[in-house]
Amino acid sequence: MIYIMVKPSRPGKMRPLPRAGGNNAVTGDARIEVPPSEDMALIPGGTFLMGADNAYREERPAHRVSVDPFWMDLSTVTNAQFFHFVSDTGYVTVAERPLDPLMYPGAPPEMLKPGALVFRMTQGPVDTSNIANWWHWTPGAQWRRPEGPGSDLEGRENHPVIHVAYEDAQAYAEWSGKQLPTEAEWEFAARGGLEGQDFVWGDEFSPDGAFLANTWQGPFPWRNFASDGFAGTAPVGSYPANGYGLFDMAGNVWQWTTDWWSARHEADPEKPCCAPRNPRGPAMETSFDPMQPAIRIPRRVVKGGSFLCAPSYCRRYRPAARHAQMVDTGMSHIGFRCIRRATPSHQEKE
Ligand SMILES: [Ca+2]
Repeated sequence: MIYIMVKPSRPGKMRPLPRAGGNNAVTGDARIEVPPSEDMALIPGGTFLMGADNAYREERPAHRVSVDPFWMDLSTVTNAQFFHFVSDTGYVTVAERPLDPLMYPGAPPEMLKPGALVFRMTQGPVDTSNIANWWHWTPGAQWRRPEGPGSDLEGRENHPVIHVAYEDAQAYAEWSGKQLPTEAEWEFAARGGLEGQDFVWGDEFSPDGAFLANTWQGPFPWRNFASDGFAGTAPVGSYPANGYGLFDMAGNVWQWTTDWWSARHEADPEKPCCAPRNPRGPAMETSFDPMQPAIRIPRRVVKGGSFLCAPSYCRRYRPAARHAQMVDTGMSHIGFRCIRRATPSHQEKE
């Protein structure tokens, strides 16, 4: 049973925001200093270095991008907030609906039952090139039953909602009068005003031995020391906020963005004046998985890494990190948060 502990924000009157200024410039406009709701922070907008050249190939090249100001949820959407949404609308998530056999040629019938991919720790070391060693299609798994039948959300009211497909996140965003962020918006916000640093708090992963995000310590996927306090998801806000006051922009759960996946970023334009402003990513056609040509499920970019990211396997608890996620699949480590844009030219078209 879920107990409502957090009162979700509801649609309210939008305050006008100014246009993007210079490099990470806060405009000083008094009208934007009062947030549309108390659980959102102003992200001032500006030009920043997106991506990284010192890590995974898909993060390259680092390049300059501008984004307009917007508001962002302080935390990822919680189970309690999602419960409120479902109670209000009767919404049924993708993980609760049967799968269309035409979209999954050759899939056995048991794979077409409603469900989601559930992470299970292995008994010992396994081949880490095969994610099927720890991801298991679990009929009956969904946001209310994160580990499948018999599991529930008792004690996890303030944990991030998981097993949400892209359209579930989008439906929640529309209900709450908000939008989902682009990859550029998400990354700008995650960096918290720091330029080109590895982590959302600086260049050192664990300054003075402190854990600043919920990741994985120990050999993945068979031993989790949970030195950071949590083996699974953590309640939102369990670690310090970044420079913009946002919690969990690294680790805990991956977060949906609206951009279709591309294998790498666009390079800087020849003229430094012309950094892309409010980019929205490539066309959908670029996003299909070339390793699974029979599966025509497009993929969007998720950001932030999760409690399953271990340095030995997936060092993706960094703002530049990105991952391709099929839009229809709920997983144990994917959630989302919303934003609000203000200027008409900045409104999303998805
Ligand atoms: Ca952890």
